[in-house]
Amino acid sequence: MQTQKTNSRFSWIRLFVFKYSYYFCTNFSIESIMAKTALITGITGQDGSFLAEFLLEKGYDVHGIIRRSSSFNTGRIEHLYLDEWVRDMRNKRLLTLHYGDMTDSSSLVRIIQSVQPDEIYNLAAQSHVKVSFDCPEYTAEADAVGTLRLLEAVRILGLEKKCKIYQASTSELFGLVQEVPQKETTPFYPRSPYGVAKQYGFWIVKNYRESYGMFAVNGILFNHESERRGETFVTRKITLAAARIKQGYQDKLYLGNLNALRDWGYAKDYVECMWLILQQEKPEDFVIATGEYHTVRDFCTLAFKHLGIELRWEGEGVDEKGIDVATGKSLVEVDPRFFRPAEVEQLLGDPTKAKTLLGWNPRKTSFEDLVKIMVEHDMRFVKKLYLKAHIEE
Ligand code: NDP
Ligand code: GDR
Repeated sequence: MQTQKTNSRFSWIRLFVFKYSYYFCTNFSIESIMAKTALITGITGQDGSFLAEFLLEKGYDVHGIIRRSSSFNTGRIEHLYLDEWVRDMRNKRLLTLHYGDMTDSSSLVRIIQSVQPDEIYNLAAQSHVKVSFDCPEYTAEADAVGTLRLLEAVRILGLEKKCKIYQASTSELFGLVQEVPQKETTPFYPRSPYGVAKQYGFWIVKNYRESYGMFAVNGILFNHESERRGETFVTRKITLAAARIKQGYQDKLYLGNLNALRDWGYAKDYVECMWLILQQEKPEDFVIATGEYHTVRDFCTLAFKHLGIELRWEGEGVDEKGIDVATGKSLVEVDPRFFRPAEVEQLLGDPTKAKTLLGWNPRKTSFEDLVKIMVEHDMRFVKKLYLKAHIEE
């Protein structure tokens, strides 16, 4: 009789433990208790889209700022906010978008107040160097003063001790390079309104860190590309043109400075560094690069080669041409319209600090693999685009 009573008491306890551990596991998973909230400015851009994916996979509650535009600007992140899988993960959307703008302080204050982020990734910018010569004032507003607005919003809301801030700084700060390769201690010499605006961004972040003890840091990222790269940046312009030429939709590709040397990495690898930089004990600035550089001409040769087209380069300066060895046709030519009023001739980064302190592998995706990823993507992309156009005709 006694044993029967004890047994039934045990079963009640077992049931209680089972019920509440089940409730706890389904409603308060470790991820949800530990979940951090991140706010990404520039979430619709190349890096923003990869970073959003990366943080969602890490279990973050991700918020992004998008700006109003007359046509859709969410193409790179559509799969994230429409994806059932992402929505079902905690029975709610993990990606939340807010309308705002880096030129509008009130929107930044309102969004940060409602999101209460643990981490802010400031990726929003007018990011095209050539365009910054045409729109210098707007570039300064968005890239320089925009960064200040964001820092001030965090301070006004009293979040300076809770919220860590990542600033998208750039190798363009080195511009007319003062040493090769460039590292964290290399003096800056920006060569465009974009570079100058980003220099203000760099220093104001450092200044707020030193003045107010904020965890505000710069990632000085060298060029990073991908199948999501904007179509007017040189690498994507080349891979798209190569794919169109191969499929007979374009005759020729016109480029600017073929001699420019760039340290090109894969964007997907670089967003991991942004996160790693914010996970450090001490707020510090880092150079992120591969430590290898190539000319625009090299990128072109490799992209066409991947499609079975061998290019031979003939002539010099504005008369230089990339000739298809098999047909003798000129496929690549120089158009001075793509030259810049002041050029950054070469950039080569030294990623030693990132390798040592972040444990990051700068050569995860090789230059050859990067070109291959982009070319193969654009072959499919062009095929689909023109097929759709034919069907709609
Ligand atoms: P993109 O040009 O692809 O994306 C820029 C993002 O900023 C877009 O989401 C854009 O919105 C948004 N944006 C532009 N202006 C404003 C504004 N006034 N208010 C709010 N949002 C705005 O750039 P990347 O993804 O390539 O680069 C991300 C960041 O990293 C940028 O700050 C860039 O300067 C910097 N950087 C990039 C490097 C690279 O090689 N990619 C290297 C070093 C630094 P929309 O989609 O509506 O245009
Ligand atoms: P960049 O990238 O200026 O380095 O800025 P971009 O791809 O525009 O130019 C790289 C180099 O190629 C030369 N070039 C051409 N560039 C473009 N866009 N179009 C051309 O037809 C062409 N022909 C030659 C350029 O003169 C330049 O030397 C990128 C941006 O993502 C910035 O936001 C970021 O900060 C830096 O990289 C690091």
